[in-house]
Amino acid sequence: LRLEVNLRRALERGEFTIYYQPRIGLTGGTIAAMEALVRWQHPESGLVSPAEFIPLAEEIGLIVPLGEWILETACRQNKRWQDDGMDPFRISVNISAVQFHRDEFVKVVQRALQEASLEPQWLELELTESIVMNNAAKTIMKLRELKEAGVHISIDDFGTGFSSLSYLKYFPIDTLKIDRSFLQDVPDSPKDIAIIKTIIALARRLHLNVVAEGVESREQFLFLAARKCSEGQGYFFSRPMPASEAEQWIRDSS
Ligand code: G
Ligand code: G
Ligand code: MN
Ligand code: NA
Repeated sequence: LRLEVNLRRALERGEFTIYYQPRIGLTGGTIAAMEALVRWQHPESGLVSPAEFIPLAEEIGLIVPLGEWILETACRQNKRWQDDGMDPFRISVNISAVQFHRDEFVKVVQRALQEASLEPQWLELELTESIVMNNAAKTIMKLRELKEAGVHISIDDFGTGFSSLSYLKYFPIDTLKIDRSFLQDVPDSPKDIAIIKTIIALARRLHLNVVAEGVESREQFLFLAARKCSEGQGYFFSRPMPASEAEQWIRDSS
């Protein structure tokens, strides 16, 4: 209960902050995107992981204003980086199911873009398989509206949801983000290697961009580059960082 009370106040008290983690093009080494990852800077407990507070925020409905704040802040940050003269990259934002399924979701996304003066092509929404599988008729309409608005759509944690592959055929998706559990035991696990190769081939055949998550070692990076995986993300490149550190990281790596 205490956590709930504190969480409700955290937004008005300005205790949330966004960390950014780069996503790297594996052939050119360029920054393909930055993923926005929210953190709660609790006055006593320090930095709290979203794995702990997002489920509670969903339960108490706080995810709606919090999700809007995250979208707006991430869009504004990306616009600021562009205005500072950096080579443009996309900002990708995780969307919770509760947020996505609200009637006004598309409007909320458009408003965040307008308020930041960010062109829609520089925003990517990370949706899980369970989101796109749920209530399919309404979902496909919403995805089409977002696509028409010019926003990119990726499937986060790909391969771990209870999903059929048919949504890849019907839904306007741009990118698959291979869940990091498949990369964890590479190059030691032949089964995981087979799964990753197959997802990369599937993405190529469907003309989708493909990102490997959880790249932690040089070996994993080389494995992915040799298999022509388009992009990678993980501690091998960088941990998620506060905006100021991310900015320095971008400058140092370009
Ligand atoms: O960054 P970290 O490993 O702590 O994130 C833990 C989990 O919280 C991940 O599943 C991630 O997708 C989720 N998460 C991080 N930031 C956000 C956010 O801004 N919105 C939502 N809905 N989930 C987030
Ligand atoms: O569910 P989602 O894919 O959005 O979650 C991203 C989470 O993965 C973030 O919490 C981020 O901190 C974490 N993460 C990013 N890179 C790595 C990595 O290389 N290894 C591990 N174990 N976690 C990572
Ligand atoms: Mn994600
Ligand atoms: Na993921």
